[in-house]
Amino acid sequence: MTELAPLPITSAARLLVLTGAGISAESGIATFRGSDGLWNGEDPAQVASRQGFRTDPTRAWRFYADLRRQALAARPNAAHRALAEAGRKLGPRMLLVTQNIDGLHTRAGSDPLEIHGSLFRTRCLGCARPAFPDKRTAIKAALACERCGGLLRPDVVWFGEELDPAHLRAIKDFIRHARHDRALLAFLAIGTSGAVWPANHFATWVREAHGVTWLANLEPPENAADFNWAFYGLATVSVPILLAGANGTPSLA
Ligand code: BJW
Ligand code: ZN
Repeated sequence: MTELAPLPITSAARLLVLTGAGISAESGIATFRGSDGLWNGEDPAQVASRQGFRTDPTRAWRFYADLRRQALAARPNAAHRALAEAGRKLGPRMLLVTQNIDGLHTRAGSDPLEIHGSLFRTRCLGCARPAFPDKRTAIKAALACERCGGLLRPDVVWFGEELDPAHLRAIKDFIRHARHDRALLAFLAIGTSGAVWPANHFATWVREAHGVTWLANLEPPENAADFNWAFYGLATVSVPILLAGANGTPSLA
């Protein structure tokens, strides 16, 4: 546990940020794991898997319609806003990656890599039409494609499914370029349990590239040992303070 103070982000630094469900908890969106979690009493392998979806697509669509309602009723909080502000100041020197599908970073003004997809896009299992924006919440039964009659699914990434290779490439390139430019590479993980591959390995990738790793979480995550510094508390309190130094002013001369 480290005392809360602005992170030393210099004008030459590259900042990679990873967020998880914990950052949206104070916006009123339930996290996945834990006693009040979305999956409390549910088997994640059933809820968030292609097999679970195929077994009962109507149940799955009702689950996601409910999540859409929750996300639409929620508003970005101070942590989402602080990241958007840091992104404006640091420009291409910051990369925001989120595991969240709730769209709150985008609504706060960021343009994140949504590595687990989006709750507000749908795609077809039956035809090659591209994923399309979809905010429908009045869903009583599994949705069928208007073009081919096939089963529609939310454009999210379930267990056992590959992440978009372009997203992984962008993250690895960001790390590689920082090393190549000899810039200070910093990684900040916010509100994530460190339970899910590959996001739970980003800290290792950064350390292999000689970067420093910071964590802002409520409780120690599964990969706590991969962080140089840890701040335990609410994201709406810690993140605005931690990012207060992200103004392009050199502070690590
Ligand atoms: C706060 C806070 C506050 C709270 N302030 N903090 C064996 C078999 C098959 C697969 C695997 C296997 N072993 C490993 C795998 C790979 C698998 C995996 O990692 N499984 C593990 C669970 C074991 N990963 C995958 O399958 C990934 N794909 C992949 O690897 O492809 C290659 C491959 C294919 C096949 C086999 C092997 C490899 C895909 C992962 C996709 C994850 N998808 C989900 C569902 C999205 C759609 C949906 O919502 O339904 O993404 S799972 C779920 O977990 C969701 C989240 O993005 C993700 C991470 O959750 P997160 O964000 O960490 O949330 P929580 O709730 O867990 O934690 C919240 C944290 O916040 C807590 O720590 C709190 O303390 C904190 N907190 N309030 C600050 N106010
Ligand atoms: Zn179709």
